[in-house]
Amino acid sequence: MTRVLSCIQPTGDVHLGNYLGALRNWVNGQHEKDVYHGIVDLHALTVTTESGVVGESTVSLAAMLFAIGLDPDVATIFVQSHVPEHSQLGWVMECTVSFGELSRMTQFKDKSAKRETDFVAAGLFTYPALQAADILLYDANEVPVGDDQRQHIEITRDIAIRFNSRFGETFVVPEAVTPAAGARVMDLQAPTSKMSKSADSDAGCVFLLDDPKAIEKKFKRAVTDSESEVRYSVTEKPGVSNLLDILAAAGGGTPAQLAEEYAQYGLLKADAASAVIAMLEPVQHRYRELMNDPGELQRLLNIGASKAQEQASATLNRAYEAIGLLPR
Ligand code: ATP
Ligand code: LTN
Repeated sequence: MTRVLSCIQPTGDVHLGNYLGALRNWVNGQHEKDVYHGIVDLHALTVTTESGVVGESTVSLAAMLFAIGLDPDVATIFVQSHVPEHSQLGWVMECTVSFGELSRMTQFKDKSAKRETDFVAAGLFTYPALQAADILLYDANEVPVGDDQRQHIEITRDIAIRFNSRFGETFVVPEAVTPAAGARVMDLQAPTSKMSKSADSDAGCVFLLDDPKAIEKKFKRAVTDSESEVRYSVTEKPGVSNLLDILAAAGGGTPAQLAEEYAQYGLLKADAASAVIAMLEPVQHRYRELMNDPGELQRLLNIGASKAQEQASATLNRAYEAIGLLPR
């Protein structure tokens, strides 16, 4: 069966863009393929300077992943730091990638430039080596990621091919796959930019844990345009089209069909809000249950850690053996 792996960092709260663009596909994919999903807390250390923060975000994200419907008996859901093989293979990867290759990563250039005079951790630079370990440890055939991550999958392939040619066939060479189209959610206040938790204000970003009142307010204030016709055209009417996309994604139907049912923006906004509220209601309910039951959450994560580690330790051993490190 095809093995799929994708991971998410525990930084900030999950929003509608993360859910409709990525996480919902994880849930749908779990019955079709053998899926592994990691909460990559070690990656978050590249920007962590305060005690307690990453752990708290990890718990919350884990509860959210189970609340949206990932089933620990079907999918392997694990926390990266619970599987020490990630760090161990990460070092091997650092020695299999060159300084020059890492220097060409656009994410490093962007992120380090943004931090300007701030502390730029060396981990921000070597991050793709750890990401390569995340992927190669699980013999993943497919890695579903957005465009921003394609370069990291490309470098992972290069690392795998180089290692295999140096030390013998060891790693599966993975492929990046682009998740189903139509799932790019735009900021409600700036509908030509993607919905993002790092926007200047939260007004255009709907978080999965927002209460119904907050969601209604964000949709009511959504930026549209000065016309009054409801029509689906992403280029000419980005705000209205985003609302139609969200309504379709949350409530069903196609954006173009839905456009014909509305004569005014107000009703469209109200219905989009209601559809999102209805979609999130059971998710929020399950999230709260899990957050109130830390023992159960821990149990679910332990199932994932055991399954993940079984696979990861076998691959790490294979890699050590291929290199010919002295066994103990
Ligand atoms: P930031 O908000 O800081 O830009 P982010 O919200 O993009 O971060 P990531 O952790 O980079 O969050 O992404 C997690 C997943 O969510 C990725 O697979 C990414 O492609 C997806 N994603 C993020 N924002 C959107 C969006 N607006 N529409 C669709 N998918 C999105
Ligand atoms: N770098 C990714 C998160 C990530 C990942 C992975 C994605 C870490 N390891 C392995 C896919 C496969 C990000 O920042 N979104």
